[in-house]
Amino acid sequence: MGYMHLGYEPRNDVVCEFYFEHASGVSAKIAAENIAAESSIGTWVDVPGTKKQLGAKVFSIKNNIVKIAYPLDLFEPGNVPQLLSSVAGNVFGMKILKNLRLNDISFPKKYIRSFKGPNIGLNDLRKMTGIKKRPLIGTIYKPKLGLSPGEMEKLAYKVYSNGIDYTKDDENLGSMRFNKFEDRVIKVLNVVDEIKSEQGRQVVYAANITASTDEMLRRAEFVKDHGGKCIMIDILTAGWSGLQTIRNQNFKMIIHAHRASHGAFTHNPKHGISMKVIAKLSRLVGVTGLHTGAVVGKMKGDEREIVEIDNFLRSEWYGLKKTIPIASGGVYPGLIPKIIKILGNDIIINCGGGLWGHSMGAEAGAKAMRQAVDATMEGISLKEYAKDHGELKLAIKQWGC
Ligand code: CAP
Ligand code: MG
Repeated sequence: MGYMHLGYEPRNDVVCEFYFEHASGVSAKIAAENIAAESSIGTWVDVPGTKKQLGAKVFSIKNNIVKIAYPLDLFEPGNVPQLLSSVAGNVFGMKILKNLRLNDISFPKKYIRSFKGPNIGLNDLRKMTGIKKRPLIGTIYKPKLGLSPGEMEKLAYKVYSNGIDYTKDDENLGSMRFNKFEDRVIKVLNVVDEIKSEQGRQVVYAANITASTDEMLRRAEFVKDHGGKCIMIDILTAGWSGLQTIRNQNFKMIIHAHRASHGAFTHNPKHGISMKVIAKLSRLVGVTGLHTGAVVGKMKGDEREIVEIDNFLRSEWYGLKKTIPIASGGVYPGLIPKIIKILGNDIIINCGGGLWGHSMGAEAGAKAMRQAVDATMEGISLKEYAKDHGELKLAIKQWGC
């Protein structure tokens, strides 16, 4: 087939690292060549007119890991769907493979530069909110569905006025009979303005615009027209095309990227696509914040991988702005020191049930979250700090630390 180039040294190539298990009766080499063929220019048999110079090159096979270099000409600049249709398309369904997982991908500078990256990056978010060092503290309106816009408006005031920097719709909140999108955006943004005038704090509301792309465009415009500074997209259920379309409008708004449904293909270590790949594509396209896991919360996620992904999102990458990791899922005040110790300060810590479920209510839940972050930033243990911070004391009594 001519895709085997062991020892080739990639230069200006897109490079993919796959974990693979070949089907019985097939050698690893044949399986690897078929991955390279199917994800670049070939099929199961050689056909006339094939331009071999465009073919992918298998350059390393070791212990179920195959590394493949792809000529840059195979990829349309600035087009994530086309990239994934190549390197994460048919290859996942081939009989010749028992399992296949795209573990990592790297891009040459020219390809990276064909994307916009974040419009509002980590540093812009800190400047906008005036929060220079500590993690931003966020919450998700709970219950996730059922609240009316009027109820959300009241809850927004309760939590923002007691120290929460950032609130978001839950991932499955759209525009329903009980909660129309426009109605809640107007009401919650009114509270954002109230906090600005009462406390001089610029707080953030992430309105979930996830819908068809044309509808997302309309909703994003609506948020912008009403003074909003942030939109949320469930990037995997909305899709890369939808995300790119919204990013490419150059709205000067935060893009909060929720990763609902990633577990369908990131969780299995032998088959699917890693969260590291999702994170690289998300930053390329240009999200401001990306859910990457809290390590110690309720959601699955390997500490080493989450730390690696968070460090990548905050690293220097060919001049692209930084993306802030969002640590969320089963978080409560007692977990704050561990989360900051593992993931650092440059994060948004999101807490839903661990705030709204506080025995003394939402205001106390918000205060307890802020107290836990303040204590940690001052290097004081939560137990010590709780001695004269009652809300934190009750949260520790309720959920531990
Ligand atoms: C958290 C959450 C988030 C998860 C997503 C939820 O609520 O709102 O969607 O954090 O997981 O619906 O579960 P709680 P991840 O704080 O009440 O758990 O951040 O890992 O993508
Ligand atoms: Mg949620």
